[in-house]
Amino acid sequence: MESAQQDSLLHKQLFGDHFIWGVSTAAFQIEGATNIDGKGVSIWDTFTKRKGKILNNDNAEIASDFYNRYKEDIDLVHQLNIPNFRFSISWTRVLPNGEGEVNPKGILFYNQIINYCLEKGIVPWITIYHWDLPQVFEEKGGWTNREIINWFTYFVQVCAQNFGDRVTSWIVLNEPAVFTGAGYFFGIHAPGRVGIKNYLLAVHHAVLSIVAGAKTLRAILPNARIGTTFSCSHIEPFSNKTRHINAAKRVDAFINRLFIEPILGMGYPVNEVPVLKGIEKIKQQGDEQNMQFAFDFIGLQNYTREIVKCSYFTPYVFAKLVKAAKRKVETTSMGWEVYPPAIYEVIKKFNGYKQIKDIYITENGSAFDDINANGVIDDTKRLEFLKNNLKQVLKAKAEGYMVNGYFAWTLTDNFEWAEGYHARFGLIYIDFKTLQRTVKSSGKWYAHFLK
Ligand code: GCO
Repeated sequence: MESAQQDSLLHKQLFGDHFIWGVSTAAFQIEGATNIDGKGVSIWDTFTKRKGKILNNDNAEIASDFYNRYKEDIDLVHQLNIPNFRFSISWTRVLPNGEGEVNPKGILFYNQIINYCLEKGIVPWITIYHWDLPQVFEEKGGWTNREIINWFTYFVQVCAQNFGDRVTSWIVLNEPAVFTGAGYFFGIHAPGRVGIKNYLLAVHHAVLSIVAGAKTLRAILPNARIGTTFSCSHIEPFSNKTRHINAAKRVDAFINRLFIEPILGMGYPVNEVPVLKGIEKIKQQGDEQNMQFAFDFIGLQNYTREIVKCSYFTPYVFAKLVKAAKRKVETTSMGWEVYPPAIYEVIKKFNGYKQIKDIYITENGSAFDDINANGVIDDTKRLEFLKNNLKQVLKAKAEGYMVNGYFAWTLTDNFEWAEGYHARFGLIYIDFKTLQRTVKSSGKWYAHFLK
C-alpha cells in the first residue's frame, strides 16, 4: 500500500533498529478447545456458562479456533512481517488440576507453537498468566487465598522448565488491575466476585505472586528477559476544580500506580487511596521484601484516556468516569474514547519511575464494527488509530523517553471477555461461522510498515 510510503513521518526506521515489533494474544481469547485433550476447567470456562455474564451469552468453546489453526495463524504473523508473537499459556491445559501432574498434550501444544514460530523466524513471547485461573483454585478462594502464591509459583516453574530452553522473553502476568478489579471487586469478569475485602486480598496476593513468579523464572532461566504488564490509561480531571483534580489523582492511583509502585519498592499509594491501608492488615512478616523485583522490562498496555469527576456516591474512590459517549467524542465499539495522545502520556508518566529499566508497549489497539464486503475489510478507523498511536509513541521516543517496543492488540478477532465476539480488535478478520481469516486493511498496512 502506498499510504505507508506517503506517510514519511511514520517510518519504521525512525524507531531505530533495536525497536521490538510484535503482536499480542491471550490463550482464552483465541484457543477454543476448552475441554479436549485433557484440559481442565478454568474460571473463565465457568463464568462464560453463567447466564447474562457475557454479551449475547457468547462463550469461548471455539473462539478463533487457534488450538486447531495455530499454524495458519503463525503463517499469518509471518506474512504480516511481524517479528515477535506474544501468547499466553492456559494454566489448565498444562496442569488440568492446577497443580500436580502435567498434561503432556498441553505441553505438546505450546511446544508446537514455540517450534513453529522459531521455524518461521518469529520470536515467541510467553505471558504465563492471562486471567484463566484453574476453577479448582477458585473453589478454595482463588486470588483471595494466600496459597495462590505457591500455586502460581509451581505453574511458573512448569512453564520455565518445559519452554525455557527456547523462549527467552517472558511476561509473568497480564494486567493485575483488571483481573483483581473486574474479577474480585466489580464481578464483571471471572470469577465474578465482589467486595472490597476480596479485592484487597486479591491485589496483595497478585503483587506477591508477580514477584514470586519473576524470582522463580530468574532462578530457572538466568538469561531470560523477564517483564510483566500493566494496564494504564491517561487520566484527566473533568475541570480544574480542586475536587475533580483530587478525584483524578485517586483514580490514577487505582488504575495506574497500584501495582507498579509496590513492585518498585515504593509501597501502595495509600495517601491517595486510604482504603488500601486495609492491605496492612493482610500483610505478613517478610512481605515487604517479597513485593519487589527488578524487572528487565515493564509492558504498558494503553487503549484510551479517562476523564474523572468527583462523586461522593462512589465508595472508596469517590470519583466517577465521565463516559466518552457523554462527552460526544469519537469512540471505539468498546465505548472507549479514541485519543492517541494517551499513549504518549502514559509512556511519559512511567518514565518518571527511574527504577524501570525498559519499557515496551505490550498492547494497544481498537475495536470497531468491521464490514466484510466480499472479502475486503476496509477498517479505516482502526488503521488511523494504529498510525496515530504509533506517531505518539514515536513522539515520546523522539523526546527522549524510554520506549523500545510496540505490540499491537491483536492478531485476529477473538473472544473479548464480557463483550464476547461483539468487539473486534484484530488486524485479521474472522468470520465466526466459517472461521475463515481475512487480513484487514490495518493488517496490510502493518505488514507493509514492518517490511
Ligand atoms: C486487556 C487484555 C486483553 C483485552 C484487550 C482489549 O488488556 O484487557 O490484555 O485481553 O482483550 O485489552 O480489551
